[in-house]
Parts: sequence; C-alpha cells; structure tokens
Amino acid sequence: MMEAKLYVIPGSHPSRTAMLMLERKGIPYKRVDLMPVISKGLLRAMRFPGNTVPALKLEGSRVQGSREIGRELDRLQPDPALYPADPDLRAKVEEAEAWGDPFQQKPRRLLWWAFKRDRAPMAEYSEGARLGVPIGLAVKTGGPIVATAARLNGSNDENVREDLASLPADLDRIDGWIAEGVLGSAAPNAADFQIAPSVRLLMTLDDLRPLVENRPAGQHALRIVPEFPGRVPAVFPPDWLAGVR
Ligand SMILES: N[C@@H](CCC(=O)N[C@@H](CS)C(=O)NCC(=O)O)C(=O)O
Repeated sequence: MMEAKLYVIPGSHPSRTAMLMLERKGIPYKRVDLMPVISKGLLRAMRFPGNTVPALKLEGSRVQGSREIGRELDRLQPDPALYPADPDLRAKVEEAEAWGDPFQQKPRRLLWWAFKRDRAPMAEYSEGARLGVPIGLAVKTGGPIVATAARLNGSNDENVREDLASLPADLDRIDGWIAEGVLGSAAPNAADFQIAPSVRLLMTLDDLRPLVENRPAGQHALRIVPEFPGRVPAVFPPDWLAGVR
C-alpha cells in the first residue's frame, strides 16, 4: 500500500487538484492543513524544493506542484490514467493543463482581494481544516497574513479589474475544450482536475457565480468538484463587473 501525505492550504484550488487526483487513483492519503504564508517556511523546512502547496510526500520522495504530482501519480500507478494514451489527445490535455496552471492566479488574486476587504468569509473556506488554532482566532488575527498574501499575489485593483475583464474569454476557452472533448469526457483527466477547481473557486464568489454556473465550464466544475466550501458575498465595484454581466 502506498503511503501518501499531502500538504494543502484550506480553500486552495491546486490543492484540491491534487486531492482529486489521489482520490481518482484510489491512493489513500493523510492531509496536512497549513496556514497560508506560514506554509512557505514550513515547506522549506520540510525540504520541499519550492514553497507552494500542493506538496506531496509519496513513497519516500517529495513531489511539489499540481502538474508534477499528476505526472508522478501516473508513473507510480498507471491506472486509471490521468493523461490519455492517444498521443494527439494527450497533447491537447497537456496544453489545457498547462494553460490551467497560470489561470489559477485569477481566482487566487480575486479571493485575496476580497479577503483584504473582509476576512469573515475566510472561516467558511477552512471548514473541516485542522490548523492547530481555532479557525475563528486564525481569521481574527489573520490581517498580516492576508495583507502579505494579497501583496505576494498582486491582488491590487488594477490586476483584479483586468482579471475580471478577461474572464469571459477564459470561460469561452474552457467551453471550447469541453466541446472538443478535451475536457469533460467520461474519464476525467489531469486537465479536468487542473481547471475545474479554479472555476469552482470562482463560483464561490457571489459576483461571479451567475456568469459561470450555466455555462459548460460551470457545469463541468460542479461535476468534477461538487463540494467546495466557502462563499464571498458581492464585493467588487459594479463597474468592474460590467463585462461579466
Ligand atoms: N501552480 C502551482 C502553484 C500553487 C500555488 O501557488 N499554491 C498557493 C496556494 S493556492 C500557495 O501555496 N501559496 C502560498 C501562500 O499562500 O502563502 C501548482 O499548481 O502547484
């Protein structure tokens, strides 16, 4: 039996990618919840090469990054495959997956911007997490963590406006991959697991859910990630949302 320990941050979408891939493989794992920002030092101290989650200890080795984890899981346990055997389809899945990695930054930036305004919704994103301190206390004292995370992720007005304005084009692209069968086929692949958690996280923002939920991309996200705790009430200035309405 494989022994897996997965380091995550509650509410982290690429962490969910890794969880879903482990579950798809049927590999049991122990989840360790880390606080954002503090996670960075802890991961370094544990001798991971980088400082982001998801980070996985598996069979004595350390694998970090959702895409690296997908590849390592297919190597260690080929069935069920996360990357299709057909070379053309595999290339398309890898292309969608590669696009999905930087796309993670949009929901990340939007959420940290929202948490900068109001930390209260953070508690719900940490539902079920074990952070070593009561979640209410973590949120109450979390101002410096939020400020740091927002700064590190470029959660400023200018970037957030641009993220919102470009969102419809992103969703069109995802809908296109679904229409093509690259995403959303009967056997979920690495690109499904990469992209759906990002879209699902966007759907936790009340401002964006109506834009997303009735599109193929939204339906796809709900199918791959039925449950994703957390909800942010309307937060963006209405004129920033002009293009997404
Ligand atoms: N794109 C990478 C990076 C993941 C990433 O940036 N994770 C964020 C959480 S969603 C993180 O660890 N941030 C550190 C922090 O919040 O301090 C992946 O897919 O694994």
